[in-house]
Amino acid sequence: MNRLIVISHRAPDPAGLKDSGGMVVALKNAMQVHKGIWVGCAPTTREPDQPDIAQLDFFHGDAFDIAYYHLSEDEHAGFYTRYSNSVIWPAFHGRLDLIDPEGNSFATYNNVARKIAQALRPHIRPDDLIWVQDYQLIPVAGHLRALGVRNKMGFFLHIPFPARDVIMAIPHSQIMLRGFCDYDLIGFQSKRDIEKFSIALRSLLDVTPDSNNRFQRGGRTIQIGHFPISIDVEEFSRFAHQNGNHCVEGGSKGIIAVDRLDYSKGLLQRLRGFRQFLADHPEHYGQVTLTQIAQPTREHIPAYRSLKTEVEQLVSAINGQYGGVEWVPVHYVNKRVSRERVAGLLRSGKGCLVTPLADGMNLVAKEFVVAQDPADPGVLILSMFAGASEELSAALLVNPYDTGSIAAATERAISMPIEERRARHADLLKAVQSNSIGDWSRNYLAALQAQAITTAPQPVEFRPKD
Ligand code: ADQ
Repeated sequence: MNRLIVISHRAPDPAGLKDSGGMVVALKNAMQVHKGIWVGCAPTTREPDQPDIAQLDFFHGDAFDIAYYHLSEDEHAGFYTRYSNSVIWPAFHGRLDLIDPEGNSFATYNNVARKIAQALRPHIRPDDLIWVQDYQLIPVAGHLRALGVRNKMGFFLHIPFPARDVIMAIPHSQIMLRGFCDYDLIGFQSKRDIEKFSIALRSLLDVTPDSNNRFQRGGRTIQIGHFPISIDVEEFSRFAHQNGNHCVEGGSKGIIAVDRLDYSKGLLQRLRGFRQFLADHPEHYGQVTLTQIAQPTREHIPAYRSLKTEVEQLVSAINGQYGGVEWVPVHYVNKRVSRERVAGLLRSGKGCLVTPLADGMNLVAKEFVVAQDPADPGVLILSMFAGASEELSAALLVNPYDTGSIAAATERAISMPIEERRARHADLLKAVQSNSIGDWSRNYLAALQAQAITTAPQPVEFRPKD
């Protein structure tokens, strides 16, 4: 079996002490099977006496090694805060208004990728499979190719791919789009993303993928594929059973929502939808509570700080208008909660609002399905703009921008007859169980393995420029 080199911005904690996010859990399974090296960013920025990115800091493990690259504060600001999270993230989630293209952040973004490639080069063996994760690291393959690496290289985009005009509006987007073409396999979460990527290729690089989603570029055949990410179904189901006593507020008619506090997750629109539901249904006063768990995230970025304030104001306004001495309609928790506790909370929700405005997949939707008691399941209300909606079509699909749609679905969820709840849940569970987390990495790596090895060198004009 080929060794695997995974490069992702977030890497696991070598001591295994920190709770890992969904992507880390997903990749850990693949690393344990293939062995190899997992390259990721050190959790803190570099002190003057620490190695710079040119040198990787290795932690040798039983199954695989972890190699950290250390960013300086300036690199972290330009590469991560600026270009990754204040240009690519908002743009790819359709929020061009939140783009912050100031300064030379693209140059820093590209330089960090080049330095990671240079640091990694001596550790690559000819048969290694290289798998780069997500929008922070798109140019890595181009820099590895420029250093003569001919290994099979794959890329997976965890977030949605945007419409063509949005791509055109991103500073340096042509170079970025060419950066995708330095891989042998480009993986997306949904079929919708493949369509949008193909349109961008056609109109911006004059490349047309064939009916099998393959195209030629720089003397290589590049495959585009759809690999919906998932969760560890068995583990999450066990957590939910063991923690089912962590009830949501509102007892039997509790609605639950769990997100990072990110503008892409549609919290404001969801809260307005819930307010509309309360306005339309006074018969539920005192009975139906929305528990919103919102994990703080990227708090140093102004858009996230403003969102936090707006959410707090809206929660307060709803509770002030509709709440009373004995009942508060929105129970808002601005904290990270352990995975075990999230599982228990999801299990006790009679409805779950997963209403992102744009989302690559959204794992909470899958977690909610797995956490339910099949004999008395809750109802999933899911945004049509979450990648998960392609697999989870038995959910109540809503337009997250339409407060009326969210309000009506909430009412439908809490009054849905048990037969319909069971039937919908059975379909949803089947969909999640048929594609567990192991399937995601296995399918992806099998497709990467099936790609022909790169023989021709990359023409210079396709490489990301410094
Ligand atoms: P995220 O944007 O982080 O991931 P998501 O897929 O929902 O979004 O995963 C979030 C994970 O964090 C879930 O496992 C959830 O349970 C957990 N979580 C959320 N809020 C929490 C809280 N308050 N406390 C504890 N845990 C919490 C990105 C993309 C997604 C894509 C994933 C994986 O944006 O579209 O599904 O990567 O590819």
